[in-house]
Amino acid sequence: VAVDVPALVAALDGGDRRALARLLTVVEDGATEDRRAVVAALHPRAGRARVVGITGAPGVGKSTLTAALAGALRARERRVAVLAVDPSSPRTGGALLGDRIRMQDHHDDDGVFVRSMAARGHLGGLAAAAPLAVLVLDAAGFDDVLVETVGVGQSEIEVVAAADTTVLVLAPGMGDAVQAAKAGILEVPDVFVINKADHGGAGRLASELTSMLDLGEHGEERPSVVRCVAVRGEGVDEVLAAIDARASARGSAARRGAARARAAVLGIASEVVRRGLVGLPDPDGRGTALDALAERVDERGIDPFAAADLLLERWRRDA
Ligand SMILES: Nc1nc2c(ncn2[C@@H]2O[C@H](COP(=O)(O)OP(=O)(O)OP(=O)(O)O)[C@@H](O)[C@H]2O)c(=O)[nH]1
Ligand SMILES: [Mg+2]
Repeated sequence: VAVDVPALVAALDGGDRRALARLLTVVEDGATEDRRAVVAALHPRAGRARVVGITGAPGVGKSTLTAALAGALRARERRVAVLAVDPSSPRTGGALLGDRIRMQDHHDDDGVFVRSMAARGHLGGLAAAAPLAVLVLDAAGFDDVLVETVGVGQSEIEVVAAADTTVLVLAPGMGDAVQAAKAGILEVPDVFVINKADHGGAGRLASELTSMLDLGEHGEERPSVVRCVAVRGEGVDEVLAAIDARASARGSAARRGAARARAAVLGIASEVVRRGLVGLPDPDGRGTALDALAERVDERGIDPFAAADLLLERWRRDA
């Protein structure tokens, strides 16, 4: 199917949500030429949105908090996009958000847009697709883009690390806080949220975190620690205030646009190299060079390093 990029971009300007959804699909999974055209058209319009990354272990309440934050931002008349990467179930993930937002009288609200995105299955992987999806949402004029990813997997973490403000959600009884932080989910978030503060153990988790931060394992800027009960909307305004405060504390460096751009460039470049390496034809056969080399490696005719050297050499010659 041919993609009429100028028509889609014009429709996007008119606030057409189907055009927005289509443009997201193109940058996530479209043909290279189409992705290139969409990004070229939208990049000059982007650069205004605040990107907030929300991560944490499975089940800590990221989606509930994200939906509650979307509601709080709407109350301030900000336009909000949510990008939920790899929700446990795309359908219930979306439905859950829909429910929460509806609870706050935001159904039919064209100031909220929710997009779910699988972490796997994209041609170029999450590293290339997610920053481009954020770019499209930014260009669509949303004031805030909330990116929710579960804190497992390097590419998921990279997506959140490139946000302007990062939020790590923890919950009592989900493992020791210090361990969670040290596991490298996100080394230094801007805001630690202790969600499910209605459960026992929130106080202990907060003091563990505070002592960890007292040890100075946080660089120059001390992250804030906020408790909330996302499911009841309690403490959500405080979470938002903490997010805002971090951004203003950093002043002109509040936008980590360059970090995001770096992730986007590296994601695309890696994708191009990977696709090139995978698709390189075998000069002596019908299959790919990679398959031919892999067979030789498996038969102990050549070692994997030598094979990689050959593959790269062939790719460079072709490129
Ligand atoms: N008691 C209590 N339950 C909560 C709170 N916030 C969320 N929950 C519940 O915790 C469960 C998981 O919430 P989600 O928001 O789906 O958590 P998540 O981190 O997005 O989960 P994944 O996307 O699967 O990793 C749901 O049943 C929520 O209703 C809270 O503050 N207190
Ligand atoms: Mg979720």
